[in-house]
Amino acid sequence: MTLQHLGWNETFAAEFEPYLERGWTPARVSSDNKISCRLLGVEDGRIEECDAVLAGKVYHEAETDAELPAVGDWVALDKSGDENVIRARLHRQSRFSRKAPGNSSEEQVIVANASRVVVVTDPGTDFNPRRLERYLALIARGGAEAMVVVNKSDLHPAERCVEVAGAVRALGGGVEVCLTSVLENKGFKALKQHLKKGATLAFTGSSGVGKSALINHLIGEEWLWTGEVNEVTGKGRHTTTARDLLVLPRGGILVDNPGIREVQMWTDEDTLRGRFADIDQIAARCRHHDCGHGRDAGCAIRAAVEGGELSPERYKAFLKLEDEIQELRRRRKKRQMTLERRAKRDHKIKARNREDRREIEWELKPRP
Ligand SMILES: Nc1nc2c(ncn2[C@@H]2O[C@H](COP(=O)(O)OP(=O)(O)OP(=O)(O)O)[C@@H](O)[C@H]2O)c(=O)[nH]1
Ligand SMILES: [Mg+2]
Ligand SMILES: [Zn+2]
Repeated sequence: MTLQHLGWNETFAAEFEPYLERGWTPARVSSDNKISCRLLGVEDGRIEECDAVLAGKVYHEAETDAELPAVGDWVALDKSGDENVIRARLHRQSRFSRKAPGNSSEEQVIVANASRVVVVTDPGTDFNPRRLERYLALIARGGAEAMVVVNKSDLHPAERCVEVAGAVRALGGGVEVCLTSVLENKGFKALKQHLKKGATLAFTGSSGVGKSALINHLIGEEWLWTGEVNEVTGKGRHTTTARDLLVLPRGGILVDNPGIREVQMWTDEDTLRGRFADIDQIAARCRHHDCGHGRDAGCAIRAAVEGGELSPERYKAFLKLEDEIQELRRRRKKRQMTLERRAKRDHKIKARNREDRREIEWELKPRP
């Protein structure tokens, strides 16, 4: 085993040189619980696992949580003290993020440095082209390749499976789709082809679609299942509760993820335009350059919907995504203002303290 098996490459190595001089070693985050990280490294040709804490400097220099080490990140590990310490995080070559749950505008990095993000769905009730569209936008934004796996094909008629795969392809962008069944061991060829030395495949999708089952199958072992019992229902359904990075000896790195209940946009206008390039082209024909594509006179997009050139669903998705991005911007701006206000207040407090100190010094000064 070498670091390359863990996804190491020349770009990381070049960035790491100064850290090497300080006696630190490269390691990859395999799971994190915000307090400490579990890391993988290579020692004497073997993969070694260890826990490490974050150096205060790394913590304080991170402006947002998204900058802290996440699963898949490469870090500089200092093993010289009593405790293993993460001294730095290397630049991410890709990241798969979402908006943190709830009302914040914070980005949450789900997996760093994934070569490919595999979105798992099924041909049944989970299948939702609009949601997939969002996933694909998020993946593209983060710089990873995307792939859609429609799993549990054994539970649905073949026609339905083919129809669903076709609907995914219709989303455009040349996204790779495959139909799988873990139960019947079918459709794994495409996935296996992506399992090359150093390639990181991150699995995502709703809870219960079979991400862990697929990963188990690729590993060929059962250990992912053990001890994982749904804490909420206690029914023994093996719900994944943490992200985990697993290295296959034959090549390939797999990242399991807990199911995502809400995919919220973490993207910008560029990505949106990319995913809706066809609509953008139509928009160029709108009469007004600031057309809102609603009831505006001479809107080419509405005309395309009415003329059957564009599906109403895709049009709605387009409008909704724009709304969400506007909302995200508003939140980001608000947060920025809060930060500035806070900084100003801290500044005032510091200035007042300095003033007080000066007065005290003056009072204490020996007088002639
Ligand atoms: N019939 C059938 N069942 C499957 C298949 N793949 C997975 N399952 C079953 O679906 C259930 C959920 O699978 P998991 O792998 O735990 O799903 P998950 O996506 O990891 O779920 P979370 O960890 O909650 O996000 C399990 O009972 C699996 O046995 C399949 O191809 N066919
Ligand atoms: Mg799971
Ligand atoms: Zn328009």
